Amino acid sequence: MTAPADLTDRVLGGEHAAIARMLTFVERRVDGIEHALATLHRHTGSAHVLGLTGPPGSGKSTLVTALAAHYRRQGRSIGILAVDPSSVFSGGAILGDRIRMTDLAGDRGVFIRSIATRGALGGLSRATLDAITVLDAAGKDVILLETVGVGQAEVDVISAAQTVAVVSVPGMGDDVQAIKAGLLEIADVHVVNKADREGAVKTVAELRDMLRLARRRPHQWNVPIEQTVATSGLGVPELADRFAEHLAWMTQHGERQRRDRRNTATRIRWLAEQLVLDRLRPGIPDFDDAVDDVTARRGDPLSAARRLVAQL
Ligand SMILES: Nc1nc2c(ncn2[C@@H]2O[C@H](COP(=O)(O)OP(=O)(O)OP(=O)(O)O)[C@@H](O)[C@H]2O)c(=O)[nH]1
Ligand SMILES: [Mg+2]
Repeated sequence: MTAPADLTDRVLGGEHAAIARMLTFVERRVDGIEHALATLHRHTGSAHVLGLTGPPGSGKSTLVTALAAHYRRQGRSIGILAVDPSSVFSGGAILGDRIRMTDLAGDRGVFIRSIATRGALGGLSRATLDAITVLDAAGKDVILLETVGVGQAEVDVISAAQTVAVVSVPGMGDDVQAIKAGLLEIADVHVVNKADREGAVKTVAELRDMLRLARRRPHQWNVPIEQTVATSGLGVPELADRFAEHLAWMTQHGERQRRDRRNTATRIRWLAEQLVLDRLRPGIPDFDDAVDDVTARRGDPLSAARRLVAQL
């Protein structure tokens, strides 16, 4: 069987079959994947990673498709990742169908994949970050990341993006409050999609009020609000312009590097946590001994934890 390391050159060459294989290895965490990812990591840092999030049905997949078409017209290569923590197949499969119905079907410049891992959300975040590594190393100019929903889980995943777009729609009512609670802080660009519907102007005004109330530091990026009709592509080139402006602004103000550092720090901490927890669990003799001692009141929990960590 092919090992991950045998595929790295082909991934670096941008070969779609190799990328697909590598992403399966990422999801399954096969032996040797760490080594391959370490090699690929050295070739990353040039893609613009765009995250789109927002309530279910707000038009994220349609927007991703329209954006991909726009970027393809500019000759840029695209990687698309659909992340759905709640169900294994829904979001990505639908996004895939949507793409297949357009000119993008069969386009060698577009790679699309839905990320699914069974089990803990931590696994999903990890797989998503690793998938971005793979697509970035494969030379994709733009990586579009769609996440479903507005919960903390999505906030965690989307923080891997360099530019985060929060998609809302007219007449959301309570959902505007949800955005206010969870997503206001992470939005670099607000999109009011379905602007062909009644109430778009009101939604824009509500978002503008929210942004005005948010604490602004000096020299901060001025979060734009862009109206789109994803189904017709109206406003999509302008939205892509905002994304480009955000990237340019971040580069100019050192924010790109700051974010990269922040995300790297988070990623290392997650992984370290995982490594530690993997080695401290029932069935591992030192751990079981410590549990016996503390349960019998011969020791206390904190001292035991400190000793175990020090021994790693
Ligand atoms: N009128 C109108 N309908 C739109 C627009 N954009 C998307 N839609 C429709 O809205 C519905 C949901 O679109 P999706 O792109 O699947 O939305 P989504 O946010 O990806 O949905 P989930 O992934 O399920 O959260 C589809 O029927 C689209 O055709 C728009 O700008 N105007
Ligand atoms: Mg979708």
